[in-house]
Amino acid sequence: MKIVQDKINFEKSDPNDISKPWDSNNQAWWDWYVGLADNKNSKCKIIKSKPLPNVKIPSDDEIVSELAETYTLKNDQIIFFRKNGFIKLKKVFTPGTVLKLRAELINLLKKEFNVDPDKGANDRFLSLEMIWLENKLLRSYVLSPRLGQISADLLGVSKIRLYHDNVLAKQSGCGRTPWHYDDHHFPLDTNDVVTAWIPAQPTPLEMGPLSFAYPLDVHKLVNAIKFEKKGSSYDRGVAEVFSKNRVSVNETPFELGEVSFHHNLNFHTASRNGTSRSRIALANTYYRDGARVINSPTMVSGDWQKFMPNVKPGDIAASPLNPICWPVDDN
Ligand SMILES: O=C(O)CCC(=O)C(=O)O
Repeated sequence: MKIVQDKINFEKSDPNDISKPWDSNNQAWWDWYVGLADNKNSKCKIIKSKPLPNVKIPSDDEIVSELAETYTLKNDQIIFFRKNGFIKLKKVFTPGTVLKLRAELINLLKKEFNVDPDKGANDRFLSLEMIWLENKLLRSYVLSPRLGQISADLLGVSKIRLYHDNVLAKQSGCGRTPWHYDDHHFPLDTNDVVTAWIPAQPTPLEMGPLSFAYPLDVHKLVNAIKFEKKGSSYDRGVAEVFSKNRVSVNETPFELGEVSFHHNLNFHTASRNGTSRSRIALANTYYRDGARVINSPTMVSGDWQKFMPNVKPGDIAASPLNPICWPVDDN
């Protein structure tokens, strides 16, 4: 009902005016946002997914220890990230730890939406946030010292905080994620922001893995394209400029345990999920300690106050829901 109301308001208002805060929840935000994708050329047959690999699922304690271990980055990986604004790292998690995450996320999605995200072609983009508050195991995936340390090392900062976690379930048949960069979304006054995108199953090309334009500064090519709050002109405009300028795009499958990290100025997208299984990912966003909320968050920032209760525009972004994730024991 709320979504219908938002659509009606859009009809009457200036399509370029995004200055008003988002006044609904995050699921309504995603329903609106994926509706801005240009899906004209993205229809295809749904292919049946292979069964998930049969691997040993570790105990909860084993998972918590695994997620607390550090991960050594090579210097050339850090240089790659800073130049290109993204990196994909293999074996960040063991296969069993990822499949346990998938089972936990499916339980949460079933509880929230009353549907099995893997049953039928419902072609919706389901989202959940703040799952780290649910229980100790999920907390270990979101506040993971391993992810925190990788994020801090990639950004080159000493301390990082959690902005939010985000479960992103692109159901079978759901269309593209529009081209965007996260600086447009996160109301933070810093570019020291990184998102760890953790696919919760092997993610072949047909499933719509997250894809990255590079190098980092290609965002300058599309600065002048006006974001419109309805229609697909922004998504189409970015795709056209990238194609005209032969911008490189990394669109490659993710193996089980592989995690990507993208900077808030990196332009990214994801194709339609053309498989019979939901493409589930956990996306955790971290930022430099000391950053402030910008003075004027917009509707594109979504329900940001849920992630930072009682923090006002202009304040230091450090509510109790934004714990320090690296270094450990620094809260
Ligand atoms: O999962 C997707 O399709 C989009 C995710 C995304 O844009 C992000 O995590 O920044």
